[in-house]
Amino acid sequence: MKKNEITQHLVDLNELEILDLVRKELEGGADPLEVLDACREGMIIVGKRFEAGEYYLPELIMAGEIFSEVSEILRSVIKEGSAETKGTVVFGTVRGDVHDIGKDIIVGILRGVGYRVHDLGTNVETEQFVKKMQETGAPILGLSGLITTAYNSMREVIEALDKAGIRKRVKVMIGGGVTDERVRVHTGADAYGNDPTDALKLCAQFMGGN
Ligand code: B12
Repeated sequence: MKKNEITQHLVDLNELEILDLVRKELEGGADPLEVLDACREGMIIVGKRFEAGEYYLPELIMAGEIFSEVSEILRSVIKEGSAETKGTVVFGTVRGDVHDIGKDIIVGILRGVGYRVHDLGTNVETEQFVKKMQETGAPILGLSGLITTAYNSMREVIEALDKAGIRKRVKVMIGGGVTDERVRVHTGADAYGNDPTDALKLCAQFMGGN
């Protein structure tokens, strides 16, 4: 697979070229998760350029839009969910954070493999998460966040689940950007993940699979 080329097209914001290449690669049998990985690498480089002052907000927005378009194509090839539900998951990007590309990818993939996912969107208030967990009785909560302040919002959600008396029956996974073990400890989450494969593994574990 022309992984580097996909990454480079994203970094250079070559919208038409990347969409064309991704379609061709998928037609040729490429793994959608590998295409996703190539794009993610591109996004990391775009983020670094933004940090270095080489790219500005318009470039960041453009990169986000291109990634969303690629995700749409990937979603269309990831297999449809089976009639049987694997479990219920509530998902959202926490308060103060509007990044949703990664969240949408995970939600799409979880749905694709058969989970019922309630996607609450972005900049979700703590109370909304608690309310949805109570309403649905979902055993899994997925929190996404990319900016540093999101970590406190995640922690708040988990504390609120505790106050509502439902923390023990809920498994919380977090992710997005540079989430790691330190962030997990800070937020009090049960687990963290860095990509769709992690999300799938964690959900299977939480549901008592392997
Ligand atoms: C695109 C982008 C934007 C777009 C977002 C568009 C959208 N619809 O989402 C726009 C332009 C709106 C934007 C805005 C801002 N951004 Co921005 N953005 C990015 C960028 C370049 C890419 C993010 C992205 O989509 N990556 C691709 C996806 C696929 O990756 P991902 O989100 O990490 O998700 C994957 C995994 O993390 C994981 N995952 C995600 N969630 C979860 C959840 C669970 C449970 C699990 C298991 C896994 C998981 O799976 C996903 C799929 O692989 C990053 C740079 C970077 N390196 O991340 C900066 C970045 C995140 N942004 C940054 C900043 C500073 C901002 C702004 C504050 C800029 C400003 N001055 O206004 C605002 C914040 C607005 C807000 N309140 O949220 C900083 C954050 C720095 C920090 N430490 O806080 C970054 C790191 C750029 C940088 N290097 O400075 N941004």
